[in-house]
Amino acid sequence: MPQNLVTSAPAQVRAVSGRPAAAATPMEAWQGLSAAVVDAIADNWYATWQKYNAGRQEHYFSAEFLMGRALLNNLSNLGLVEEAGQAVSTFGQSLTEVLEQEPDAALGNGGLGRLAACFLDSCATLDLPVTGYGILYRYGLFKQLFEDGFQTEHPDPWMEEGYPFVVRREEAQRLVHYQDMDVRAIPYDMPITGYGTKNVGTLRLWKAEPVREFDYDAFNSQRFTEAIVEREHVSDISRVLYPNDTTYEGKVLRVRQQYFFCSASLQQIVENYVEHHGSDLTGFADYNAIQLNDTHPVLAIPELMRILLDEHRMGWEEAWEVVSKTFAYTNHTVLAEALETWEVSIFERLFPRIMEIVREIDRRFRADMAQRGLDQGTIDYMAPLSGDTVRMAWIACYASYSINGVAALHTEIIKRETLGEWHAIWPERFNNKTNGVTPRRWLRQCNPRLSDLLDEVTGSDAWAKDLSILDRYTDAVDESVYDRLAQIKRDNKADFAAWIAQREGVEINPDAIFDVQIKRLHEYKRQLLNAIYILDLYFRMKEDPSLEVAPRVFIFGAKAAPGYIRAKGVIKLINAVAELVNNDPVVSKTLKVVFVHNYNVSPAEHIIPAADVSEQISMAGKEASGTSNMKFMMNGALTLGTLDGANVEILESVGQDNAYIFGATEDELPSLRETYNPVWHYENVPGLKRVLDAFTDGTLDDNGSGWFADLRRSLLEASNEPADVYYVLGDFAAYRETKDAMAADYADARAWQRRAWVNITRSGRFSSDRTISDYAREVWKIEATPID
Ligand code: 26V
Repeated sequence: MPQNLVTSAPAQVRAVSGRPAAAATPMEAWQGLSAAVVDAIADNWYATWQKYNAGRQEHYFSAEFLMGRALLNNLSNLGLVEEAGQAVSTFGQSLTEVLEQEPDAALGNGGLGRLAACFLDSCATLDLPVTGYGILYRYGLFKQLFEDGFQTEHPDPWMEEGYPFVVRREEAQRLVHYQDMDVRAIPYDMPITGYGTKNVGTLRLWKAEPVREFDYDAFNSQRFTEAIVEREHVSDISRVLYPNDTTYEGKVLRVRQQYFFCSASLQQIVENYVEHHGSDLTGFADYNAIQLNDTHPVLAIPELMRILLDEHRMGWEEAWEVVSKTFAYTNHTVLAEALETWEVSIFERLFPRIMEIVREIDRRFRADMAQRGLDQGTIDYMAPLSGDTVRMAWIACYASYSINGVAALHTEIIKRETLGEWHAIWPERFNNKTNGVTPRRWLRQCNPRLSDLLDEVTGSDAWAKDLSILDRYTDAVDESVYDRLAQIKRDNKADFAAWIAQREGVEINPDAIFDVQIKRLHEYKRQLLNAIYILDLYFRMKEDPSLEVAPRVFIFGAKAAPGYIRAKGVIKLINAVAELVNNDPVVSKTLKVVFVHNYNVSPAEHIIPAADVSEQISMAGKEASGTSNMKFMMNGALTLGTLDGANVEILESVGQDNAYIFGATEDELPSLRETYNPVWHYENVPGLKRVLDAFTDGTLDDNGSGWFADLRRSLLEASNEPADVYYVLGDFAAYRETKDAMAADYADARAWQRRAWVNITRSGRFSSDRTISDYAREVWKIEATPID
């Protein structure tokens, strides 16, 4: 039986450090305490694994899991935070410092990867039989530094010093076959604890290793060095997470990665089925559902066909019947450039048998559609194969029994446009599952002050498991709660100011409005619109020193894909604006601009509890859902946003008076675009000319890169693409008006607190527990399966 942490932690610290706990470093303390946590859950983890494998279960296939830190999350879920504090104090360390040692597991790019992590948390908390499958990348998403305001990328070898929260399962390894090599797939399992439950779920991450220690034939011949080099190629497969990029380099490796984790996971799932339910695989889908997180794991479809056809000797129809009852597909974007296609030649080279199966899927699809009377143009458009490209999204749509978008508006758009042809044939496959975020990490752990208040107001911590409870307290609240709320936000902002001074060297005023935009850098997200506002405000203040402006801190966090030059230009521009504003002796008394470098899960946990304003300003129709909008709402920030993604539903939940909505809507944009002339706005919207000219007249310095001129051109001049594709200048006037009004409203502190409270208490619908309950009931057909 597991011991109390006060005894087990020092023992583990001794084991990992080889010295008395009192002599250990904070890093060793983190290692030891983490090992003690794994020790504490080992029995329940094993029992959960056994139990889930015997019944119906869901498998979540995702190339990305953006987990962040694990130790505090686990301690908090297990109710062991205090005990852990006591344990480390017995050998003279502080829990806060120990927790800060942990590296982020940044095995994801952004929203899609973090969503997968929130989903696992909810599945564990709800005792749902769900396992995550992905890749144990040795390098997570690149580390971002700024040099002269330019982003530079650096490797993130996140588990080089050892990582106690993954356990290598040597005995569960599988062989993955490619035409040119065989690869050992070794599973590393990460325990996923739930809040206030015994069940412990699993995230299984596969690592690629060479099959044999040495190729003895080569070793004994002239080919020794070649054999060593080949060995290294195999490990390339799980070496690095790809950033969402526009460039095509390394394509082959990415396909290898995708097939690697799909094949290894499916082999295990099929073997488990045979062990528990016998070798007749016709009933496979009665016990297994597989959710495809975007198209990255779509190779699982032909791979399951291959296993059923070649290894279990099923006929095609029978196998297809199984496959088409197993897979469900989630779409996460309407951006055309993000819909994956691969060259047939890559498939031919890596796995000719898979290619053969894809061709047969294509052939049968075409026959099937012709029989339904579709015209040739439509069939060609929808077919899995087009000339020399394989279209992963079309394979997913054809094979899946469920296809979902991630917010109501997004689902309507994919039904009407992105996947319109599919919807016309199979409307019943389509459904919406609005995203959610876990209130454990994104409220309970990151904002302990607000959590205590919620405990007090509601009388218990039950809200952390059922966030919809808070809804009962929206109106029925004592006035003193608003005073408490104000104090909590003020304290969080002071903490944040200290953190930012240390991390970025910028002093900020905790009484200013904290206005935050944190998300990946992409043109459609329009960080540029925010930057233009700040620059315009700066000029307005320079022009009229008596102008009354509420003190404000503009906070950014964003990584740009390494090959996405224009996005990097926006980062450089914001840093240049920060330089200008923060160094102006007058303006800097009122305004500050901070760009938090290397934005990631852990920085988000510091930023979000301190935010007053949540910037969600994408061009309408482009942001599938957004999830930071939900995290901000839970922490009492007000949304300043367009009617895009889940913002629409946030507005529905809080009402017009409790959010700031502006800009062209998705249904207005097509007709607006017909006559849109950004130059007209440049010349006629007061202030815009001054701002855009500052990009190139020497006010802002791009160190000779020419990037600011390119940004200006992208807004004003058509080239291979139209000018201002994302309607930045078109929405500017509305954005400025709304944002100015919002800043003025902040002066009425009590009214602001009331609205913050409404946001917090109405956020129940955006808990990932709600999202996951909906998936479990409507798509996966699985039930809570508590151990004992
Ligand atoms: C991929 C690519 C690849 C090619 C270059 C440009 C580009 C841009 C974006 C992407 C991301 C595609 C998938 C994705 O991460 N979607 C995000 O998923 C979140 C969770 O559902 C959702 O909240 C975000 O709105 C959505 O952008």
